[in-house]
Amino acid sequence: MPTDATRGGRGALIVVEGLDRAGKSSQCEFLRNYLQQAGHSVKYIRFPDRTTSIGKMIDGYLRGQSHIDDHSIHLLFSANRWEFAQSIEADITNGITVIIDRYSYSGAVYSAAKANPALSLKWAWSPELGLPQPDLCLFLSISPEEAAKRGGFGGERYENETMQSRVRELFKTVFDLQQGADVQVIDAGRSLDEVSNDISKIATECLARVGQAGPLGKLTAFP
Ligand code: Z5A
Ligand code: MG
Repeated sequence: MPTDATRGGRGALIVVEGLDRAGKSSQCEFLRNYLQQAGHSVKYIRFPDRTTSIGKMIDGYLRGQSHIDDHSIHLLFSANRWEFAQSIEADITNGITVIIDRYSYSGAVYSAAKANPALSLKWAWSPELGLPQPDLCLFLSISPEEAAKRGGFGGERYENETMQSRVRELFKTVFDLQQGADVQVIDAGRSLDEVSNDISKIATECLARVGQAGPLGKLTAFP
């Protein structure tokens, strides 16, 4: 299949963010299939990637099988992204569009939501500096009531009301502070098809824009 590079352009970096059960993974899979059918080369990755050595430590922590200090686990989540940074950049240069399920935004807000006075949002953002800058961030917005209809909280760490409501507020803050990515808020409380329709339109516009754009950027510090 011809890549976007053989047509003269780079791939796009598209991130999907949101709270628990907002439908991120469902929509990432939909978008991968949709863009592939439209003739693009696409990869879908998700963070945390629990397959690497670092990812296995994160997995044990999320399942409550190990205790890790707040700063240390935060840096492991970030290190997990850095493990993939070079390959993401290479794919984008080679005309492959990369869709990422949770990224640095989740990284900063979930750690800051612990309300550890020694772990501010600004501190939490700092290890992300220099990672590939998304061209587009699709934020799937869902109310706690709609999310609850999709099943109760699972057994993993962070899956409780207090964390989720702090996370919701912190996502707003981080998107206000973070400049560069085109952040699009999508009402994810609707049907799968309604959400997918919006996502496919926005992503298609992004790919058209990126074809004319310069190289991929890097995440920068808060102002
Ligand atoms: N975390 C962190 O602390 N630091 C970091 O740097 C990163 C993450 C990257 C695990 O994340 C935890 O790691 C997470 C943040 C933290 N903690 N929390 N909370 P994860 O990505 O592995 O897991 P998750 O995203 O929280 O959960 P999820 O279950 O994968 O949610 P989702 O992907 O958004 O939803 P889904 O799997 O697509 O859909 C959930 C269900 O709803 C499923 O039954 C669907 O069929 C259904 N669904 C989806 N869309 C709809 C619509 N539109 N209508 C009706 N039903 C729907
Ligand atoms: Mg998911």
